[in-house]
Amino acid sequence: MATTKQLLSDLVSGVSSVPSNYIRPISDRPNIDEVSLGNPIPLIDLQGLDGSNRSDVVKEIGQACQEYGFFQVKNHGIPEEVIDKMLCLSRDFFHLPESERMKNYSDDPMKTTRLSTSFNVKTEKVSNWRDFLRIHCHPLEDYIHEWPTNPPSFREDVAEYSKNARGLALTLLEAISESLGLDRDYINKALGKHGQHMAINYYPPCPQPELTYGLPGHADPNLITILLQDNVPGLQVLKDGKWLAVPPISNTFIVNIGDQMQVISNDRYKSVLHRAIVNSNKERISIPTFYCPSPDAVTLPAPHLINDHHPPLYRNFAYSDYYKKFWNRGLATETCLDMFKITTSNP
Ligand SMILES: O=C(O)CCC(=O)C(=O)O
Repeated sequence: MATTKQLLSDLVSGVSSVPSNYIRPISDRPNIDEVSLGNPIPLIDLQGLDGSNRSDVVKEIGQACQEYGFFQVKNHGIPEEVIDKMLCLSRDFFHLPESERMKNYSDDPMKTTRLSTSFNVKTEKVSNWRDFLRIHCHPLEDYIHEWPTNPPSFREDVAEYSKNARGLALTLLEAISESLGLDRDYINKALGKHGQHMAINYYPPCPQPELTYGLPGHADPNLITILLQDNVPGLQVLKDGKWLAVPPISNTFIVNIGDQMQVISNDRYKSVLHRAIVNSNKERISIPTFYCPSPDAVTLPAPHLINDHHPPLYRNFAYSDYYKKFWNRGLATETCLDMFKITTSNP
């Protein structure tokens, strides 16, 4: 008798080809031959932020936000041990028995702690080759009691990692504020009580990676994302119409601009499409920290960046409205931002 598995990780052990609901139309497949290899995403050394080189590093960050919407950081201040524990624990979590993992399962995108699969199983037509655990991390005391308790060190290790990731996010937000010519604390103050979510993405090996995606091209709805990936490649970023592979470099993070930053910067900085591809022999783990405004905070283009030559491109909106639209729409390459643009038909 056929059994229904809700998680991909429990389905894959028995399959030698990709089930039909994961197969993308021919016009929308990874086309790995057309992807640019090498590593063109700027790698920025954050050590200089603390000294007399600060303005140079801020400039580098600003340029990367403008030209790529993506950069990598080294000397970021997060101890290697904290990173290693986070990666190990994530692998251990996805290797737990099905019955143990399923205690956290939900297909409701508004739940603040949940294990799920693909992107939004309620709205999407084609599934993605991914399971994920998604949690909220800030304020920690509001959410930690919901987090899994297995592996036993989950709460302690993830709390440690998420506090470190938050510290890095705040450092980067100050630098990005300055790079836009805004007060150093402008963005910090624009986020209400602040929010921080984390996903632990688990991409099992895939028998036919050319037919499907771990995650198809999408932009992030939040402010900035800080991505930790293990040593298995998979991330690709769109630049000038071409997909660029971003191979892992140990002890670095990948940072990208999300939609809220595009709005605050009034389109100076772009929230760009990126995607995750899968491979036939290795599982892959990636851990994005999504730093965001609190749900009630209102996002708007920074008044300092508005003038006669640069009219505001977006109307004001609450982050909670944006977030709901993002999850309900299915993961599409058309950005949600269009729904919040000031146009003659959308004043
Ligand atoms: O797995 C990756 O490298 C990308 C993950 C990602 O884009 C996401 O979770 O939104």
